[in-house]
Amino acid sequence: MRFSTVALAPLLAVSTASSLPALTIDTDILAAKGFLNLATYQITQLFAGVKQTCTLANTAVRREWGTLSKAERKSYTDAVLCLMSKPARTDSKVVPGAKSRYDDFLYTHINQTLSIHGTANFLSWHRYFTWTYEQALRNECGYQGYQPYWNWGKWANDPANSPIFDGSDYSMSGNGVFQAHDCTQALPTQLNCVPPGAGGGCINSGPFKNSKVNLGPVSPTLSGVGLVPNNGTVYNPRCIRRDVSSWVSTRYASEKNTTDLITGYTTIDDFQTTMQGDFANGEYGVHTAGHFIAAGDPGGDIFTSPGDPVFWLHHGQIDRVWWIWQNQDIKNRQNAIGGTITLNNSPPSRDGTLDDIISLGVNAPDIKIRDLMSTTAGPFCYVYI
Ligand SMILES: *[C@@H]1O[C@H](CO)[C@@H](O)[C@H](O)[C@H]1NC(C)=O
Ligand SMILES: *[C@@H]1O[C@H](CO)[C@@H](O)[C@H](O)[C@H]1NC(C)=O
Ligand SMILES: *[C@@H]1O[C@H](CO)[C@@H](O)[C@H](O)[C@H]1NC(C)=O
Ligand SMILES: [Cu+2]
Repeated sequence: MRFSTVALAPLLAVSTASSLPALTIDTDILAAKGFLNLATYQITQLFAGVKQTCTLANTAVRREWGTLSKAERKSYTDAVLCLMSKPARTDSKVVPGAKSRYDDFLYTHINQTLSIHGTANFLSWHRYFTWTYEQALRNECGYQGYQPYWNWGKWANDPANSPIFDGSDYSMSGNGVFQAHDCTQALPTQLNCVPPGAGGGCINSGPFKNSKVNLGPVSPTLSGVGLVPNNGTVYNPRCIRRDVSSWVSTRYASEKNTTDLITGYTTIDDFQTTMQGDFANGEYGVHTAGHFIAAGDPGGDIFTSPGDPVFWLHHGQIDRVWWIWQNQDIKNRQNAIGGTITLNNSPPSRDGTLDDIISLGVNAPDIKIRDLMSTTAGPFCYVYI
């Protein structure tokens, strides 16, 4: 197929006539380049006699939320609601608030927060976590598709009206209703303020309008959300609250932020630190930014954030950006690991290694980080477009 300016004209017209969606050609080209590198790499492995069960011919493909049909989106949110309705595997004597299979995942994240963020295992832990959740949707709730992702840059101009947050039956539910609130203190340095937006209260539209978050809060950032005597284990059912923020998305999660991240950093330490945020300098990084585009409770709470189901679309994109970055230079980046085993090395700890074990508790078998570095090896067989 040949592309001419004439063929592209409607596309360009759409992008100027409306603020939605923004073009994401630059990251898409990097993704395509990574995909070709991966294909070349697999052929080289084949000739070297390395056994490969996952090939680009049989791999699953994860796609952007906005490119899914309405029926595909509905089948995804139906499966999420199903997981929320299945009984928990977590021991209710240890975690009385874990009522559902969904809560098994939420509690696992709460329990390990201080050793899976700002650490060597941040990317691999969340890759395995997201994949295990995708498998639960497929194997326990009959979902036929794969984990969708949320390409932040595509919807950065107006996230509240994006297919993710527009509140339709085919969205991930909408903004919270307006509830007056103060700044959201997104960064631990308290040097910043996400200005209050049009939401702040409970979501009241879309598939999750009646869903409850059962655990937490543990470290709330939405003003007025009080701490209950609670270490994340007690039953504290409440609505999902959001304050969708274009202030955050336009500043810190643009298409340019994402391409700069992928092309500007060659070491894993620089890449993952920039992705997570340089808090002392008021830089969110796309990871923190994505969490604070929806913000609220539980979304703005580093422990409890998976309680908002949009978490998994956000971490799909985090994983995709890592995948794109790895595939720009597979030889040097596939197994690159850096950082320690405590959040921003506090308290000081040893370096993480590829032989460290990742545990997702009741959700999945333990596994070494080494087996989580490629999305087309180990337990995995998926790519992104
Ligand atoms: C919480 O984490 C600790 C340490 O990582 C682990 O030993 C414990 O089994 C976890 N608790 C649950 C209920 O998963
Ligand atoms: C949380 O608090 C409960 C009740 O105080 C306690 O039994 C439990 O061990 C605590 N769990 C953790 C992970 O600290
Ligand atoms: C994201 O882009 C904005 C606007 O160009 C810039 O101010 C900010 O420093 C960028 N952040 C990162 C982490 O690149
Ligand atoms: Cu996390």
